[in-house]
Amino acid sequence: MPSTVSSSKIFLVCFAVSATCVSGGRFIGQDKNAFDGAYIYAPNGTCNQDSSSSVMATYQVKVLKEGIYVLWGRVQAPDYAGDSFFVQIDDGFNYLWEIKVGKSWHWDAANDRNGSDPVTFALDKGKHTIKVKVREDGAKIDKILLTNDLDFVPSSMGETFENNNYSQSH
Ligand SMILES: [Ca+2]
Ligand SMILES: [Ca+2]
Repeated sequence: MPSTVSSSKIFLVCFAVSATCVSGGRFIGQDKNAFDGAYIYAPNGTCNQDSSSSVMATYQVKVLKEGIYVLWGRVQAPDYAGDSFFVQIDDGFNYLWEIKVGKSWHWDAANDRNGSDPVTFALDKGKHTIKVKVREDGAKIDKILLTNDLDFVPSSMGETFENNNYSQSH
């Protein structure tokens, strides 16, 4: 980590490396500008839902320090009909995360469309499960970043802050 980052700050970067098609619509897309050349999405026409039932990507993270965290996603939203997910940590609330519209990869903090932006998550030390779920098809997610530095704004691939203390499944 850069010397300017306090050791009390934690950054966990996760990315999905593969996915299989399921009935709810979960696909791997190929893009040389995505991390490892791949991202997860539900293609237009495959799935739109108002319930938070269809999981696209599941991330298992190991939080090293209890605290308040913000979750960022490296995302693309092609249009207003493809600019949202649901996001849930453990058995918590399913937030309707409306992401910024944009056809290039950009970072957006998980929010509650009708409430907080960003939302914060109080996490204990230990393992947690993050689920990104389909809401509007077309929205794409490349990787996520979980941090207790509430002022931090990731850029580029976010790889500066990658930390090996995580694992994931999807
Ligand atoms: Ca929308
Ligand atoms: Ca759509």
